[in-house]
Amino acid sequence: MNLAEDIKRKAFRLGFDLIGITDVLPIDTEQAESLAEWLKSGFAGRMDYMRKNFEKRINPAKLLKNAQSVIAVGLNYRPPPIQNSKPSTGCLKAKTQNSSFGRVANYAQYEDYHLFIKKQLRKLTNFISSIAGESLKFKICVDSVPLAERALAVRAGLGFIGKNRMLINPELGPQILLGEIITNLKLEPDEPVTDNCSNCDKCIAACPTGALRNDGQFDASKCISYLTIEYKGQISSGLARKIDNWLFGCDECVLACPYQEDSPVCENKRFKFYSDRAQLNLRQILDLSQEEFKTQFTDSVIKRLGLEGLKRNAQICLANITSQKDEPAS
Ligand code: B12
Ligand code: SF4
Ligand code: SF4
Repeated sequence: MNLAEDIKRKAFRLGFDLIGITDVLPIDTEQAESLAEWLKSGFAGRMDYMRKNFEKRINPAKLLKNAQSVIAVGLNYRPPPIQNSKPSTGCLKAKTQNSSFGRVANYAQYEDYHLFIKKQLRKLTNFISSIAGESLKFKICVDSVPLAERALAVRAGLGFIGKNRMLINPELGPQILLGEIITNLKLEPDEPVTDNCSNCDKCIAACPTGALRNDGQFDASKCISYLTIEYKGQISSGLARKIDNWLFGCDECVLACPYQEDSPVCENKRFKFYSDRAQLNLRQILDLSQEEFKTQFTDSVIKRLGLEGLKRNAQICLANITSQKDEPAS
């Protein structure tokens, strides 16, 4: 019996779409340098947490004593196509016929993926302990642990990094969420994927703010995802206009990618999907009380933004929709 194969079979049974194994060596010097440069350049904006724990971020061995392997998983989050052309309001029932709606990034239309992936990875560690030894140690990482998740996922064979900075799997496309288990169990590593973007640059052309720069750099401080989710305070009017009606996150560079065109939709029934979170009624967001916000978004990543941030975004979207309506038709 091959231990790595047993672990992979179990991961698929737990609902993951991709699984690969890599060692705990630091990420490539070139990538570590590009991360250091990125942090120095100011492109990280106010994400101060990115400047902390640099050594851990580039070296998974620093996150667990006697670490030997990283098990990397991917979860397909491509939502099913919208069933009707009219946006659904869900719990936020439409009050007027001319309601305006804000768009929510695809990954945020599901239950909070951090919690879901962690829960499934915990089941995987229980399984590994049961077949390989109860004294094994594990560190589960999803997003918030300082770890270069994309770089490790590449090394574990889950996909390649596109010009849109996403980990792209050639069959599943870029709409994949990542998670990792660092363990002191030694496992046979997988081979990296050697695909690439070739001559395509559709994502750069699609990026509304120029965050994906023509020189290949990524200026997160201009990224709509950063502005609508991470950035606290007032957004400059120039950038606010480019946000269009993105209420939470942004998918322009993901949806422009040819690798996502024929990718399969998520069929994981355990990963709860809410079709009514795709587009939210902006005026009703502005009327929400704290209580209603908590109830509505209790199991959503949107809850992490807070009501104040969501209302700021709703105001920006409404102003953009109104100014577009006012523009004379050309
Ligand atoms: C900070 C952060 C953000 C920031 C900054 C994004 C960024 N590109 O750095 C903001 C808030 C903008 C953001 C936005 C989004 N994020 Co985010 N984010 C993170 C976080 C916490 C850290 C990323 C990081 O280290 N950035 C620093 C840069 C320099 O590193 P990097 O882009 O990962 O690049 C590394 C390697 O890929 C390599 N590298 C860099 N460039 C290149 C280029 C080539 C050609 C190659 C080969 C290698 C390479 O070197 C780097 C050093 O490790 C990770 C979770 C984690 N702990 O890793 C999630 C994560 C990257 N985010 C994720 C998602 C889903 C998103 C959004 C799609 C959400 C949305 N729809 O709004 C957008 C996508 C925006 C985009 N185009 O990147 C997923 C991505 C999954 C995937 N398939 O790649 C992650 C992995 C979370 C998760 N656990 O699933 N995010
Ligand atoms: S998420 Fe939106 S703003 Fe950010 S890089 Fe992609 S297209 Fe540009
Ligand atoms: S849109 Fe084109 S350039 Fe951008 S990530 Fe996809 S394949 Fe690569």
